[in-house]
Amino acid sequence: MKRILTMQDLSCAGRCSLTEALPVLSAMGLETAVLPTAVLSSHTAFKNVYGTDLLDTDREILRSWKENGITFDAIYIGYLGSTAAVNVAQEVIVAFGNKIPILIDPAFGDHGRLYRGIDEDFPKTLCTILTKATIICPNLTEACFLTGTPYREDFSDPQYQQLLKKLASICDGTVILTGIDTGNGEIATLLSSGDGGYEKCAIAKEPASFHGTGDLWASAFIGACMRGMPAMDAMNLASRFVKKAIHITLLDHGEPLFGTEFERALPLLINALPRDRVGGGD
Ligand code: PXL
Repeated sequence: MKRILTMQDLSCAGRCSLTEALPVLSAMGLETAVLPTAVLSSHTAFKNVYGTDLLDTDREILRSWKENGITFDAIYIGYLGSTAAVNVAQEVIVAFGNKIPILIDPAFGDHGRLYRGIDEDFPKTLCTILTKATIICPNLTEACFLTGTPYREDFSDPQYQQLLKKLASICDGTVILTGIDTGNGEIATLLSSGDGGYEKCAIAKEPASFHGTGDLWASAFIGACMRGMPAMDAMNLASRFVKKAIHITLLDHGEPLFGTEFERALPLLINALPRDRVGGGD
């Protein structure tokens, strides 16, 4: 079984980060090691968030993993939230990232704004590790902040190409731009070919947005890649999974702040995975 290391916060309430990555990757048949950057009462869209960072402990965990000869087949870095956490992520990459896929989901903003508590310089700081990623998957807001492009909800096709080119100059690896509203009832993700060109994966848009869907998408995407799916198929599956999670949540009148009821959409994910040699479950 492949072993993935994921580094992000543990928000105790309000689905996001580790409370999504862990169940999703487990359901996809992947062993998941976690490096929690902080324990927070909830994600930061709630008021009055309390918590403590775990970065000193994280450094000891890294040392212990090295001493025990523990290795990983992929690294998935999500919300970091501070320069100090970016520095630890850098150490993770140096210590464990040799010749394995490294997905970094920038995870610092949405709807044209930085998440609460993220400072203006954070996108620039994050660029120092995005250079080391083999895949990055910013949403449109994050892509605009990373490239110094004024945010708009929709760009013309040449402007998307320009944005992808700028992202490719930040990361040598694969660039995927998520959360593109195509304007005709679809939501798309774009897989950059590096020179401004892209392949598009578009699906019908659900009529509401929920917290934590970016984390859910990134988790399902890296999970599908690690289970052997090509990038476009993995993008398609991750998008269908998130759509289904939103759809179910709307039927159940779920609250946007608590994220989607993705737990009920896990069967879609599991059933879409390629059968492997070992199998299991049936
Ligand atoms: O879903 C992104 C995310 C992850 N972690 C924390 C957050 C957010 C978004 O607000 O606050 C702590």
